[in-house]
Amino acid sequence: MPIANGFLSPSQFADEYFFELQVAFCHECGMVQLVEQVPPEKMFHENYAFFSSTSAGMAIHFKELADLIMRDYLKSSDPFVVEIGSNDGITLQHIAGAGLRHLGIEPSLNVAQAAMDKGVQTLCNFFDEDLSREILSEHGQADVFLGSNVMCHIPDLPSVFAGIKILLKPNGVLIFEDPYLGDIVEKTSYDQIYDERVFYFALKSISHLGEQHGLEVVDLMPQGVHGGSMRYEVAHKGARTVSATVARQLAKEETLGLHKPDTYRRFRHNIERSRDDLMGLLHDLSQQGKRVVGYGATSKSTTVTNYCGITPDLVEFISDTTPIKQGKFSPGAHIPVRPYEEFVADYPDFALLFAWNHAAEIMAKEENFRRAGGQWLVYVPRVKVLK
Ligand code: DWN
Repeated sequence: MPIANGFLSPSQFADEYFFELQVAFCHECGMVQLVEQVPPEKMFHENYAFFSSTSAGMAIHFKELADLIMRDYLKSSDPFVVEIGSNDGITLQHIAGAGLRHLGIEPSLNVAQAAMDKGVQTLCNFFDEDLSREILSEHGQADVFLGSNVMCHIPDLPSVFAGIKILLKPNGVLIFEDPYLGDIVEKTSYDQIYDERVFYFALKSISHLGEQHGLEVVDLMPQGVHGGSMRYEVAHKGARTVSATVARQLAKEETLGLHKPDTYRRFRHNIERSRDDLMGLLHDLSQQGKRVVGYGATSKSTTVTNYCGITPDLVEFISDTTPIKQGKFSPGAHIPVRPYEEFVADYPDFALLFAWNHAAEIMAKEENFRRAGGQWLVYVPRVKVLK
C-alpha cells in the first residue's frame, strides 16, 4: 500500500513509497494493529492533505464537543485545555474564542498554520512524554486533554499515555475518540485501515493500555461520525466514578466476539466478497460504457482502490473540495483528483462514494445529481447502487 494521503504528481510516480499493510490481533489485550508501521514523518508534514474542517457535519460535531467541554468539564478558576492532533483547529477554535487557556499540538505545519490563523495557540510537534514535561513547566497541568482521530495514529502510545498521566490534573479528564473496531468489523469497512492508523481500538484494548499508566476508562459514548466512532473518557485511577456503561460495553464486545480470532477470519472473508462485488459492478458498468467518478479523495479510498485494483479506466477521476489534493493523482492507483466543480459541470452516470462516512451531508447537497439521473455506488456495509 502507498501512503493514504500521499497525493502526488506524475514526476513523483517512480519514487512512490509503498509498505506492507498487514493487521495483527493480540489475544491477550485485544489490540488490533498494523505490523509494519510507516515512519510518522512520511505521513504528517508541511503538506498534509487532510483538513478536518472540510466537512460541515464534522464542524458541527466538534463545536458540540467544545460546548460540552466548556459546559461540564472546566470548573476550575483558570482552566487549561490541551489537544493533540488539533489539525486546523476545528475544536479548539471554540475554546480559544471563549478566551480560555488552550494549547494545540499538531505535527503537520500546514494544518497547524490554518489553526493559528484562527487564533488557536498551536505547537507544531509530535506529542510524547518529553514534550508533556515541557508543557507542564510552561503552562501547568490540564483540566481536559483532547484527542480526536489521533490516538490511533500514534505508534508510541505508551509514551503518549505516560505524558497524559503527567499533564492531567488530579481530577482532569482525557477525552478522545477514534473509529471503533466493532463498527469496522460489523460494517466490513476495511477501508478504515491504512498507514496513518496504527491501532483499531476497542474498550478492552484501551482499558488495558490505561491500566498500565494508572489511568482508567470512566465512561464511553458511541459517536455516529466517521463510520462509527467511540468517545472514551479517561481519568486517573480512582479519581472519578466509573459509569455502568463500561461494564456493559465490555460484555457487548465479548458477545460481538471482538477478541476471538474467528471474528477476524470472517472479517477477511467479508472483505474479499466486498472487493469481488465492487470490481464486478465496476467492470459491468465499464462494459456498458457508463461514466463512474469517485466522490471524496479520502484516505480510505487509497485502501479501496489499491486493494481492489481500481484503475483510471474504471473510475475516471475523484472529485474533492480540498485544494491541496486537486490536480494531483491518488496514491498508488494514480486516479486523477479533480475539483468538485468538474463533477458538477458534467455529472457522471455513477458516483462511487468514497466519503461514505459523510453520506447524509453529501446526499443532501447532491439532489441535482440524483435529479439528473445520477446514481450512487456504495460499498459499506455492502456493495449496492442507490437509485
Ligand atoms: O483519521 C482520519 C480521519 C478522521 O480523517 C485521518 N487519518 C484522515 C481523515 O480520513 P479521510 O481522508 O478518510 O477523511 P474524510 O473526512 O472521510 O475525508 C473526506 C474527503 O472528502 C476530504 O478530502 C474532503 C472531501 N469531501 C468532498 O469533496 N465533498 C468531503 C465532503 C463532506 C464533501 O462534501
